[in-house]
Amino acid sequence: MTNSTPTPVNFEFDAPGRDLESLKRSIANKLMFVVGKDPAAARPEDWLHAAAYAVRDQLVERWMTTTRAQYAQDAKRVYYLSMEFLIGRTFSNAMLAVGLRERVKQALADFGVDIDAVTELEPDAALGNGGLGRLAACFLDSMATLNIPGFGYGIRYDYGMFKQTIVDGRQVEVPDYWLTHGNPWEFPRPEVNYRVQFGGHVVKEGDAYKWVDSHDVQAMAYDTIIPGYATKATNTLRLWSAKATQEIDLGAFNRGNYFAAVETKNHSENVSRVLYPDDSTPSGRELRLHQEFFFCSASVQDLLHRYLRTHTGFDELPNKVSIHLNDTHPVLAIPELMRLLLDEHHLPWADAWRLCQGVFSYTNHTLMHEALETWPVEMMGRILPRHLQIIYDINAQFLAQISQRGGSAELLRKVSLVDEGGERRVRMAYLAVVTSHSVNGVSALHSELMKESIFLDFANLWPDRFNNKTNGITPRRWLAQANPALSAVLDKQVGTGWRRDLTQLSSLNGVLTQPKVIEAFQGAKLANKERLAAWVRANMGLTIPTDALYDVQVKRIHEYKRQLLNVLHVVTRYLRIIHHPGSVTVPRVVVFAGKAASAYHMAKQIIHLINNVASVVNNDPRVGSLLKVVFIPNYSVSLAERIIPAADLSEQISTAGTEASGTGNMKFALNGALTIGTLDGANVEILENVGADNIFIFGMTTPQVAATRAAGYQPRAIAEGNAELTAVLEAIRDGLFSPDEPGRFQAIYDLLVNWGDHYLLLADYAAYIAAQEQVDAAYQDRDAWAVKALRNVAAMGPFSSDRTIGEYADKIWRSKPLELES
Ligand code: 26V
Repeated sequence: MTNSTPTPVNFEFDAPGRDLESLKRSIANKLMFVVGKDPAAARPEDWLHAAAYAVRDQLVERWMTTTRAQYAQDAKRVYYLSMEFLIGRTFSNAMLAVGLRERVKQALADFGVDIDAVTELEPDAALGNGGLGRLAACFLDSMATLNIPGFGYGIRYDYGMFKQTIVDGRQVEVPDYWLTHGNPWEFPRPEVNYRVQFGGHVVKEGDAYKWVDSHDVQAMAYDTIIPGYATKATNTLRLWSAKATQEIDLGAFNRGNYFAAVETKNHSENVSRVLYPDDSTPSGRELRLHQEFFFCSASVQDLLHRYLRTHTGFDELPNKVSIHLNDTHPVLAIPELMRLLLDEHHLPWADAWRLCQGVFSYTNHTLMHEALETWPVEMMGRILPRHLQIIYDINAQFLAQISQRGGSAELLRKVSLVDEGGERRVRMAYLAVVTSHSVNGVSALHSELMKESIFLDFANLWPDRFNNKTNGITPRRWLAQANPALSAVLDKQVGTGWRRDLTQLSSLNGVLTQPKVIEAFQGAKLANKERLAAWVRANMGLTIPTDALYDVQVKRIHEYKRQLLNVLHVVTRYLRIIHHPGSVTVPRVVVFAGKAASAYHMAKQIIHLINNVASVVNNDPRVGSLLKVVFIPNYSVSLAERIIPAADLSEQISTAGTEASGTGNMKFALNGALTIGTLDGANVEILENVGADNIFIFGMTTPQVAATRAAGYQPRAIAEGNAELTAVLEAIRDGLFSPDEPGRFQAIYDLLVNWGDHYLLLADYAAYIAAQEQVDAAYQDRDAWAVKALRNVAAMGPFSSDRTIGEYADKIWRSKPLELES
């Protein structure tokens, strides 16, 4: 890469104007000169792109100002390494950040274009599976808003999260080629590219190691501007795309074998082809390892290159660079940084190791055994021979240190970075813990459990290394953008400052019992229900009432999240309505949405059951509008923005001890829904903040879950002791919801009753039904309900990702906000 030249003296450019006429002129120019369309021929997509380029222009100058300030202040930079960034759409977010939404709307309207219609055309950037990826996107937003010099590094997948369609009640996956119409938000940087090596072997030359005969892939950068809200600060999300090092095989080409000539190219470029959508199966694991190393290597090379532009030697590295590992997926950055320091920059081992410990920090996002990554030694040795050596060396030094401190052979076996029981495997989480100066969990409960379970031995060795950083969500996207109706109410009652300081919502507490505030809140909620109902009618052909309680569970489909428990309640309610008319008085719309990993059979069965229950319930004339069940296909960030603001009740019902934090729980509460939930993840902290009167907590605690399992869970006895539960289970088993195939859900029955499912659904059933009855009772008094909902909104200050990022910056990264003139 070349060094940049100084800005030429006469370099002048047109700072894009913010007034209506300038915006119109800019959009017209973009349509003509960038999109290349005659307005007479422009399709809505073309207008979207023209407007996006015009809005993007508003960010570019800030971007350059921020970058210059980073260099001028020699600021410490934070690099957030994540396999996933679930960004969603950018257009609305960018307009909001620069404060131009209303004016762009007017500008487009003057051209006869409806802003809402074109906004809906933007594809989601769905470069993530779920909570972990969305958290990364919220963190980017908060880092920029807090002026933290933060960079996201990840992979520019050609195909993001698959699109979910529902065919005959079943999930069918369709590829998500989100780049079909181009991506106006990214800047391709073909000049920023790095060689990433795979395979080959290691030779020793004197004291030095060389990695030779590798087959190489180029990583090419694509940059996206991340705007801060109401600040000049902007950050960069740099995503890597794989390019073949050699475009074509000239030999094969000259022999006339044109397909063979491009075969290697295709093979190399597969590395960034598709987001790995599965956290439950071993398939595709080798490609996954390639992906992980690919983006780690490119990112570490890039950040070292940036550091070395303005520093000599590496002494300052830990003062100028933080590398944060979002779960274990980027942990190969550790041996890669070691390799570069040792083999390319010839540092002594001890120095390189000290630098690594200074720069790396790690967040754990799950205690689920199957999600804890380990790599077979055989596979790693074949694909990353030098890294395996380095990991062995780290392990040898670590184990020697433990042994010196009197560690037993048993302890050494337990904490070793290599699992020797059966096929030898490298434990990536342990490598992260041994290296990082900070290891955090994502809610108070999860951080404690982490120390008692998966990292027990390490927490005993290094108690100070472990800490909690409870997750948060960005109020810009999850309130200002998603819920304009409620935002307007809040602006009137508490002012507009909550967008940058969410704790300001607490002043709602002083006014929320006033009838006009209650009424305004109810008006906003109704408008949001109407918006959702209109979408459901237009896209699914289903009519749902808007005067019902909206009971919503939207998240990945997983047994531990217990969508099935929700279904048991729905069926209970249905049977009560048809067998005991008059016993159910509160009308409900129960909304589900979420994707199942493509190879996760039980999760797909659950989707099938929900859809089958919906068909029967929705078409039963005895039910009328007392109960409607909706499975909204293809859950995504943009659908979440539409669904969550319409909810009255937020279902957060995982088995205690399994949901690390949850962030949906925070989004719902911020949008004025009450939670029905277990004492799991961040629900515990939501309870502490909103107070027990404003949340419906039920079910076993984490210790009770452990005790139930230890005592030998007896689901059959529970079922037999509860006639209503028995009827519900038998209805599912005997085909009430699958008359065309009565045995379809036998396996679900067996799971719950005969096999004793790991998540103990039946053990929490009675408590859940009782809590749902309390919900009904509370909803009868609509005004009292609104007050409870408003108390939730008022209490959400601590759940802003600005609070979370402030804590990471102070306590883990020790990074300071950039100073920028306002
Ligand atoms: C693991 C794997 C394994 C290989 C295939 C792809 C894949 C994708 C994701 C994962 C780990 C998922 C961990 C995760 O998403 N955890 C969630 O993190 C949220 C943010 O901290 C948290 O709120 C959720 O409770 C937690 O489940």
